[in-house]
Amino acid sequence: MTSLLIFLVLVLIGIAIWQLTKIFDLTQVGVDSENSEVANDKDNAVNGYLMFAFVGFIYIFTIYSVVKWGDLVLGTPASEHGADVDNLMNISLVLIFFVQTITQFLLHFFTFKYRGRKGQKALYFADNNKLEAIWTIIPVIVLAGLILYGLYTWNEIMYYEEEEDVIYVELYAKQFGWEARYAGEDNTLGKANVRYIEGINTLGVDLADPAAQDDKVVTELHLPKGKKVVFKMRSQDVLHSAYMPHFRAQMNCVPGMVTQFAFIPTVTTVEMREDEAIKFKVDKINKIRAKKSIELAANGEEALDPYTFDYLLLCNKICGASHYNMQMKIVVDTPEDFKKWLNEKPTLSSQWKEANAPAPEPVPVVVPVETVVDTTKVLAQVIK
Ligand SMILES: [Cu+2]
Repeated sequence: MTSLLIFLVLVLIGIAIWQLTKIFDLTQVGVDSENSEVANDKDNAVNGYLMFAFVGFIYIFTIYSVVKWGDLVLGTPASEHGADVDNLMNISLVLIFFVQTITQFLLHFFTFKYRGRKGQKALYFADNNKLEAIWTIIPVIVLAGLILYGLYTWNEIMYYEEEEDVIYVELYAKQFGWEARYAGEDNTLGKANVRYIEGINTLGVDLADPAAQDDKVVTELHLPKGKKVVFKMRSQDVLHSAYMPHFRAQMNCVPGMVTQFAFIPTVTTVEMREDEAIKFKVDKINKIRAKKSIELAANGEEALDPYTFDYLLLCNKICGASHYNMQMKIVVDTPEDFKKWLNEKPTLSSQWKEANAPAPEPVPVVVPVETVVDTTKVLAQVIK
């Protein structure tokens, strides 16, 4: 309460000082016309040049950003459709860059050119059909082209035929982690529902469903190179987003429904580690880590391990406190290695049976004959 009162007093003192300065200003009328609150030529010229300075700042900062952070872009796409996404992105960026450079210059130049000057009157005209036509038709053509190209690319990415030779993988999101389920030999994912979640069945797979018998649940995602993978996404709790940046793939995971995304991985993890841009990035990260390790060692703490590249599945929806660390490693293998890896994984139903097997019968304890105490003998001895 006291602090509120002090705060109110301070505010009132502030208002009083402000009012006093206003009164002081009013008493100065006619003394110095340069002090007037109406902008004069000098004020307008200063603002005009500031406009120029600002457009210069935009240009210089753009160039600086490209030079300083340009190498942080994703680099080689690791999926078949990735090149199309990159193309669309590059075309959009170049167009935006071009239009932005020109329009920002014009905007700032005209504010400077037509800045207020004493005695200057603004020219008024209602409209100019030629100008209107130019700045309507050009954006219409450019935007329609971009939208059509985008739609075409999107359809290409999202379309797949049911009977195609594909692998079905379920991605299950929850606060804060991922799990994946492979459809097994029948290539059909068994039914699942949040109500079936129990014990090791963390995905809520319906273990009575025949299609679920060969399903395999894993915590590290492996994908075969060159084969189409259809992801079925589910969420246990809130909205998440499965984001696989190197594959240029992202799809929301929505509680209560199944969403889908499909792509063909084209670069194995081993191949990507040899990619020049990735090598450059890994070196850069390891230099930072080495520097940090020296600091840590000086404080008697454990040094950081060197970083090696791995594909990642990340969450791209702010879903809670540990959202930043909601990730799963992705390994792209050759088809043979993938098959070998998957074959070694146990099915969920076998894991379930093992975990829920009835406890073995208790073994009866057999007491050796010699140790059995003959109470009558003991009693007889005590009486003696
Ligand atoms: Cu999330």
